Amino acid sequence: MFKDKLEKLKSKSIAAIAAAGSTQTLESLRVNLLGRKGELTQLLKSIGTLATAERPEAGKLANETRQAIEADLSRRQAELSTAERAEQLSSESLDITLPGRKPQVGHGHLLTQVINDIVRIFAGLGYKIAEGLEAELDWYNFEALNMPPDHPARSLQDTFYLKKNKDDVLLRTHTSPVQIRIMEEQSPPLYIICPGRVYRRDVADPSHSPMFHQVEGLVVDKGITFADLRGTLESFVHQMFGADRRVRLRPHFFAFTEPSAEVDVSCIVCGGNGCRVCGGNGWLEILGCGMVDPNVFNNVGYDPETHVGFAFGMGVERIAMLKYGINDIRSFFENDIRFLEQF
Ligand code: 2NM
Repeated sequence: MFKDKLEKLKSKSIAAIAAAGSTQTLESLRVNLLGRKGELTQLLKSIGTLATAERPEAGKLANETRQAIEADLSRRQAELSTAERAEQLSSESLDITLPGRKPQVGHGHLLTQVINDIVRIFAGLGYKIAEGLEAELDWYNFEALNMPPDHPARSLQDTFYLKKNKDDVLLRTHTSPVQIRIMEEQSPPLYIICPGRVYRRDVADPSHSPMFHQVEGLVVDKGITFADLRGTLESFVHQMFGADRRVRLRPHFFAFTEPSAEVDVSCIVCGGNGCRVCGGNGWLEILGCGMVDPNVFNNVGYDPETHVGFAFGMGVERIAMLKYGINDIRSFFENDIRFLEQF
């Protein structure tokens, strides 16, 4: 009777072990057979209820069965874990022959590139780079530049006032205040180029932005003439737009220079024949310039009798738009990667 049960359990176990498809099922099978409440364990416990004479024989058989099952379990365990390891290795392997993923490499914003191009050209002419403050005092942005309160030129450069009642702190409308501060601190000769962000109270449209970038230059030395100004600007234009461009100066007014001029370059698209970009007249306006007004020198403590100088200023966005054929200034600031990545 006991022997029958043992035989049955043994063949049932051997079959179940053979059928187990994973080490996980095998483990629960082991617990169900050999665990504290397992079927074989229960059968072993029942030996105590047998007649005394039958016990040694039953005990011997039960141990043999137990050993046989244990041996079978560990053989199957080895078999299954080898297979599982092989499966894992083949499914998780890396195919090192696949092409790699290209890392996205960024680059400087187009305006940064153009500012660097401009600054590099003037560095090549011996200019030093100067930077200053974006929040300025009324004195440095307007008054020292020959624009007293109520001067009509101020209305062209309305700006954002940060502390109207306390020291008149405002956002600078040009980088000229950098040059005023440098002149206050240093003596001539002076050859400086001033790149930076500027602000004006303008509504954004294809050619206006309340924030844009300027590069302004200033030269103060002895014996500087209007011809030096023209030659400097021609050198700049040839390096920036090409050696075959022509330069034209038209009389203009700026409060801080006298005489003053606006500077045109022969159209970089049609070369001067007239096209849509230049409005048919063959010229594109690219910057403003002039000989520094004696009043400005007086304001910074320079003697206008011994020193002369010229200054010029350009909008970086305008230069970049002309050079790269961009028709809306807002494109620079929308941060659409499809626009930015082209340059
Ligand atoms: C321009 C045009 C003409 C200019 C003048 C000065 C300073 F500080 F020396 F007086 N800085 N920049 C100047 C002159 C700027 O931009 C269109």
